[in-house]
Amino acid sequence: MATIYLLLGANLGDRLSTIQRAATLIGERVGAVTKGSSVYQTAPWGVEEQPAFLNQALVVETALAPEEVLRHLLDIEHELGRVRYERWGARDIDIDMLYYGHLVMDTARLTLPHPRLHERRFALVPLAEIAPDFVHPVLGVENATLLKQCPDEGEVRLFSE
Ligand code: PH2
Ligand code: MG
Ligand code: MG
Repeated sequence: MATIYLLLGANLGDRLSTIQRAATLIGERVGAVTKGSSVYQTAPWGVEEQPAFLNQALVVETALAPEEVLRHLLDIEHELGRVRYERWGARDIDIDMLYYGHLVMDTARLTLPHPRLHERRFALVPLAEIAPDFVHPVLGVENATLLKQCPDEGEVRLFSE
């Protein structure tokens, strides 16, 4: 079994209901969702001319290998209506694997930990809420410290608990 940390994001359609449906499908297919952060409304990062996102982090206990988790996440994105338009652009749903335990890997399909996690307040705020003491296996510091050190000033505010 492995403990994985996921980040859900949506900025098109009924954002909250899509995030909730994604969490339900993850629980059915990937493994038990043992923690969910509050839902945050976050300023778009990367491409700024797009609607605000909702983001939520989840902790999931899985028996699946990283590639299998990824396949399920992509299937769920597809089922919930995701169409890929442009990098960092608007989407109905995005499900990113931030950590797979302390595993470090880098293949064409999957890089763990997520390579831009530490640069993004929209990921670090929800993550530090549910796993402040988890240590990033490459950077060697806790999520709470990554958040304190993060220079990103993008707005992240509580949307629902
Ligand atoms: N995801 C991106 C690009 N920009 N900005 C916010 N606020 N939240 C996201 O989830 C997000 C983003 C690429 O996946
Ligand atoms: Mg993403
Ligand atoms: Mg993604």
